[in-house]
Amino acid sequence: MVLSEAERALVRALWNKMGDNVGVYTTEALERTFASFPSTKTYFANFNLKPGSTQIKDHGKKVAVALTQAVNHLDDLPGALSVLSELHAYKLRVDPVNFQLLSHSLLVTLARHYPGDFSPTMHVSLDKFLSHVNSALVSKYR
Ligand code: HNI
Repeated sequence: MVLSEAERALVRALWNKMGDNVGVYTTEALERTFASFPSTKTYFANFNLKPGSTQIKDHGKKVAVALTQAVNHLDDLPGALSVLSELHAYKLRVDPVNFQLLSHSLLVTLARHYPGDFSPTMHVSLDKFLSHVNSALVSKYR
């Protein structure tokens, strides 16, 4: 499920449009994940998980930086995300199913904030991008 050049261009265009706000949307996506899929909260036992919490915001910014790095390395996602994959696999021990829950929440978030950009082809492009990110993040699991 490789992204075509046109699909990459759509993902890059939306990222450019988000500019400095990527962290705002990843934070909303995290809040939606915790609200819609409460089992995901178990990984953040030491966090204040109330919507608007500074810890979620700070964490959202970190996820945003990682996703932006992924957008900038579409040809080598496993390489770009290898340290993070090690972290999630061995230290955090995040079950891979959770990555899909966050991806779903991010898609919903972006569709809500960019309804005019969210054509079916944009939907497919983001869906493919996020599933590549997820495969890269689970590539160190064995
Ligand atoms: Ni994730 C820490 C990126 C999905 C649970 N995660 C990080 C960090 C980044 C990151 C960056 C900070 C690393 C550091 O401090 O060195 N996480 C990502 C990305 C995705 C993702 C790009 C998917 C798109 N993480 C998930 C999911 C879960 C998850 C789905 C569990 C539901 N991540 C964590 C936990 C931490 C974490 C737990 C540690 C948080 C802390 O600060 O204690």
